Amino acid sequence: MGIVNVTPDSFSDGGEHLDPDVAAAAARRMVAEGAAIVDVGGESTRPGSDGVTLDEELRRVIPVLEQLEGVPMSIDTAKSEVARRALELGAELVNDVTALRGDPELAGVVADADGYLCLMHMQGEPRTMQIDPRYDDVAGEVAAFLEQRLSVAVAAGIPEEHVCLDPGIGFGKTAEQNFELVRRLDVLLALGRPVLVGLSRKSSLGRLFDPAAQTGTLAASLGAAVAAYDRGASVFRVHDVREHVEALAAAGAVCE
Ligand code: HH2
Repeated sequence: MGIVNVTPDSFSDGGEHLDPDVAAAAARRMVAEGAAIVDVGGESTRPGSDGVTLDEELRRVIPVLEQLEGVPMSIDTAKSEVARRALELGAELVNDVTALRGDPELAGVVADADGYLCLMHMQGEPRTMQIDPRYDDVAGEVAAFLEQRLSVAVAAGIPEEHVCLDPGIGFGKTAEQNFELVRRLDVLLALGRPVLVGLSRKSSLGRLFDPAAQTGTLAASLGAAVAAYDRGASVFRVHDVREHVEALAAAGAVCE
């Protein structure tokens, strides 16, 4: 899954894709490089961020989606109206970092369109989530949360087979908690759904080398993706598609 953030403030690629033509070209390039789907988002959820209005989010993403007819697309949003318009324009999957807690209408919109859904775990909210996150058992608590959100999705009419689950790397977690989640991915896989991971350029990877790092390097992202693959992750949300396709293909060739 290639990332196309149409935002001025995303943590690693903010401002790169604000022009719809540039964003659409980046999405097409990612698919040419081997992405199975591109995830278009108009709201940064980086630590400390505040969110954007519906009008602003629509203004950012709709002109991009309109140019991507025929390209496999996902929409990174928690807003039902953004999801509805994206699904009408051909998006197949809604990537909701609030796991259906942000907008009560979202589940119905996905169900009505027969869409796919990614449910992600987050402790707290982006503005404050990195202030002292705490768990007794991070893998067990994240799995229990995702199991409960999966049942909410199914009760709203979204088939279980249309849902993938995401531990939410960096969303209310310390670096060690993020790594433990990847190490213990079997606890999430036991829920029976594909697991998506978003490790790409996340600051936990950068902080292995520099305590003040805000982003992780490409090499660290590839290492972490391969480790997650080895633990059973099957969808990788990444900025650098070609490099991840090559790294994961090599890991697959060696492991299988
Ligand atoms: N991470 C980010 C945004 N959306 N969605 C899922 N399912 N999983 C993730 O790990 C995830 C996500 C944050 O990364 P990015 O999009 O690069 O930055 P920003 O939120 O600042 O736009």
